[in-house]
Amino acid sequence: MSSADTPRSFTIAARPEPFHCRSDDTALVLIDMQRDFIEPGGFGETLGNNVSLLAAAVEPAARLLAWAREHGLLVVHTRESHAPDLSDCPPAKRCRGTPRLRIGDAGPMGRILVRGEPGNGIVEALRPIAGEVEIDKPGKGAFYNTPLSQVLAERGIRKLIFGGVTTEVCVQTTMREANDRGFDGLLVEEATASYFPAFKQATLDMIVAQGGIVGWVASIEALRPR
Ligand code: TIU
Repeated sequence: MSSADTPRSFTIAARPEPFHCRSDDTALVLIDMQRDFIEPGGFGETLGNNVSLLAAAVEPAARLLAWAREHGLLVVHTRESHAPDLSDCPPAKRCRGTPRLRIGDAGPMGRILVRGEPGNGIVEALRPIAGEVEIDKPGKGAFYNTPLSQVLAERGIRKLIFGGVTTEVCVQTTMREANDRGFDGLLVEEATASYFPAFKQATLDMIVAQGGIVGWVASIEALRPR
């Protein structure tokens, strides 16, 4: 019998306190591990960012993904993306700042942040496999305008383990949305990254401040069965 067939309990050493979960009530949610953010020529770079800072999260996220698959957790991959006609991209998002290319413009990996374009896909090391959930999200939070709430309710999921990019934008927004919806959320610190290392650290700290006002933070080394 594979471990995926028998629910396992985990007590994960975390801040501000241990995080308790089971393989059958917990999902791994990998946020926006896309070429558009992690590789040159995508949305992240057009905003003026040094995308090489995000590469550090890929290998730990792959380890986290392997752990979740080994233990039979539901795995959810999100992609920040817009419809080809940009009907789900408000001017408040598209017209912000002075990027070299705007959302929907043609870039070296296809149209920037548009669903189905090569640059909008998840990086090869984290490619979803059959049975995993893929969520296209038009906003920063993964619950906004997506079926995520319904997917998690159908599977009886109450706890979420997070990795992904960027820490202070789409990851933190989703963790706050999740907490408002009744989920306990834990962020694995090596499996997340920001274009601004100080923002990553601040986000980790603010998640666990005030007794864990947003959730929990753990090192990937703490992800061991009880
Ligand atoms: N710009 C930035 O830091 N992040 C985003 O635009 N989206 C996500 O975080 N996925």
